[in-house]
Amino acid sequence: MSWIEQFREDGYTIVRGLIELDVRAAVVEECTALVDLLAERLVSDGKAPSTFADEPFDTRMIRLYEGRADETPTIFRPELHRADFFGLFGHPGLLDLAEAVLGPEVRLYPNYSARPKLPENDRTLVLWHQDAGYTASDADVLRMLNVWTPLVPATRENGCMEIVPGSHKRGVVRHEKDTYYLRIADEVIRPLEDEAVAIECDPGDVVLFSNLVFHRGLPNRSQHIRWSLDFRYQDATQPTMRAMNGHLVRSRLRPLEVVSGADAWASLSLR
Ligand SMILES: O=C(O)CCC(=O)C(=O)O
Repeated sequence: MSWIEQFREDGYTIVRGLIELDVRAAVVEECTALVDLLAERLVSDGKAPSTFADEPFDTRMIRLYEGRADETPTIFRPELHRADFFGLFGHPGLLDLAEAVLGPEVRLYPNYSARPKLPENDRTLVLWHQDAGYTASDADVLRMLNVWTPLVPATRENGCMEIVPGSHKRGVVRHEKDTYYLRIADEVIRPLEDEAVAIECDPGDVVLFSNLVFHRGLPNRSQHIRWSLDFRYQDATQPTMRAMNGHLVRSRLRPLEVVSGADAWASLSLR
C-alpha cells in the first residue's frame, strides 16, 4: 500500500527517514536555544542553581525544573518563529506530501508546537482526542494533514502517540472537557482502546495523520524528555476557524504571499 492509500485507509501513515539529519540537528539547536533562555531566567530568578548547559538535550529541562514540575513549560508555540524551525515546517518533501493530500493551496495551521514531554508530569499528558474535536463546526470538518515528528526516539516507554487505525471514518465524535485538553467521551473510546497502535518512531520519521483519527500521547515513564514537534497543514482555501490565519507555505493562487524561506519565517509571528 502506498503512503497515501494507508493514510486514507487507516487515518495515518509513518514516512520513515524523511527529515534529513542536518535539518533535525538545526531544529534541536533551536530548541536548545529556547531552553537556554528559560535557563537564564530561572537562574536570574534564583529558581535554578545553574543553567545546566552541559546537560544532554533530553534531560536538561528535568534538571532545570527539579522540584518545580508545575512550572515546566509543556509546549512552545509563538517561540517557534526562529529560522531553523522552517527547515521542518517548510520542508519541500513534506510540502509535496501535504500538496498530494490537500491540493495546491497549503497553509501551516496556526498551532505548530514543540513539546518537551517530561517524565511523570500529568500536565504533558494528551488524552484521547480528534484534532477536529477542536475545530469542527456543524457545517464542515477542516481539510487538514497533521504531522508529528520526534527529536528523540519515541517509544511506548517515553510516551509515543497511540492511534486507533480507521477511527477517522467515524466522523467527529463527542468530546468532553478535561483539565487541560478535550478528551473523547468514555463510551466512544472504551470499546476501541484494544485496537490502539503505539506509534513508535525515530528522529527523521514523520507521522502523517488525519484530523479525525483518534489519538493520544502515552505517559512518559522513562528518565528522559520525549521531545517532539507537531503541526498541521490545511487547505488554505478554507477558513482556519480561529482568530489566527497561519502562514501560506504553498500556493498557485497567491505565490507572493508564500513564506519565502527561513529568514522570512523568523521575521513573522504566530498569527
Ligand atoms: O505529542 C503528543 O503526545 C500528542 C500530540 C497530539 O495529540 C497532536 O499532535 O495532535
